[in-house]
Amino acid sequence: MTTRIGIIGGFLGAGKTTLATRIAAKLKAADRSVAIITNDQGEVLVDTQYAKSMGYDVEEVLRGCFCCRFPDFLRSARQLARISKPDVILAEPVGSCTDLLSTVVAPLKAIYPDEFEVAPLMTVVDSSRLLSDIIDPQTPGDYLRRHQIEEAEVVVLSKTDIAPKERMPEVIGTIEKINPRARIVQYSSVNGVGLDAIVANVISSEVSSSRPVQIDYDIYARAEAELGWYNGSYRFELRERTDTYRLAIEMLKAIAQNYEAGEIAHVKLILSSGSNAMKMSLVYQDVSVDGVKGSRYGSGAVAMTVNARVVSSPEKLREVVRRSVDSSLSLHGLSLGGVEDTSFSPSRPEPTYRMG
Ligand SMILES: Nc1nc2c(ncn2[C@@H]2O[C@H](COP(=O)(O)OP(=O)(O)OP(=O)(O)O)[C@@H](O)[C@H]2O)c(=O)[nH]1
Ligand SMILES: [Mg+2]
Repeated sequence: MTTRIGIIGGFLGAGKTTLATRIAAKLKAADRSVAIITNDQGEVLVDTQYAKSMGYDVEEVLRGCFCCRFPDFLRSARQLARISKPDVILAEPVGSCTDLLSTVVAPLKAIYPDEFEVAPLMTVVDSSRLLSDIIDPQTPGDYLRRHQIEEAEVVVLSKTDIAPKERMPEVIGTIEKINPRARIVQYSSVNGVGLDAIVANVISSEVSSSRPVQIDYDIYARAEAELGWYNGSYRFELRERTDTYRLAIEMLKAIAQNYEAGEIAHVKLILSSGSNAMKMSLVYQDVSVDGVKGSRYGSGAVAMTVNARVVSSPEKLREVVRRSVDSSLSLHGLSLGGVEDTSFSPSRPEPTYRMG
């Protein structure tokens, strides 16, 4: 029996994980089972903790994207297929990854057709930042985001709830110009618009059929190298009824103060105390609260994971995140118990397979 895989690509912070959990919830409600594969250049992932906290079976591919870690991706997919026996596996590649048709879809189709079938490739595009992002195709970051759109079979235009309505025709026109073949679905995780059409793509019997789109790996590598990557695990002790909601927002705002809006691809954190938990994100300069379990007040020991992807040197990013956490804790009369973290810039992508 083959297992269906739905790949949800798209740039950092575009809304891939949120979409994966929305699709999964919709399918679960219809008595279908779903598993998720998350992916990162580092280790200790907010996305994995978030998806697991919602009750989904999750496997991780760590220390590189699906394309460079194809054997790990295959192992994770096989593991989920064998143990969870899902109707569909939702796979979220790293947001700075592209050329998925050639490096992930093509090898799955060519070498493992008896085990897996791949749904048309989805690229999530943040409609609220699209217009400013792809103005200059000469800059490496814009080149990367443009290629993600070029290779999409379905473009999911996310965050339509916050994009100015009068600019949507321009946004759609831009996508159509870059990729006239893609189906475009306007979507919002907030009001649910477009979700049914996306779910239909995931569970239909249609399979990915587009040919890979040419790409210059030198520019792609430069786009990745511009990013600072930071993953950290923090421990601290709360006082009785600490306002962890305010604390987490203050941390993200403190980080934001150190960068231009356009430099902040995505900073996310998940914080759990004995009595509550919350997940928040910073995209551009906008903080959003993605989930709160229990009350905003917590007490006792806290474990907090921070993942940050910012156009920055990794050294500066690490220093900024540590200082922002520290100063926000001080404001609440708290002190850091311990931190383990890594920061780096992604190295040049070296895919296991590149098939034409
Ligand atoms: N308003 C609005 N916010 C959204 C929508 N989709 C996602 N978000 C928010 O955007 C932020 C980033 O969402 P994620 O789903 O974590 O994005 P991602 O693409 O998985 O990010 P990375 O894994 O870092 O690449 C979160 O705060 C989400 O709540 C949407 O349709 N509307
Ligand atoms: Mg994600």
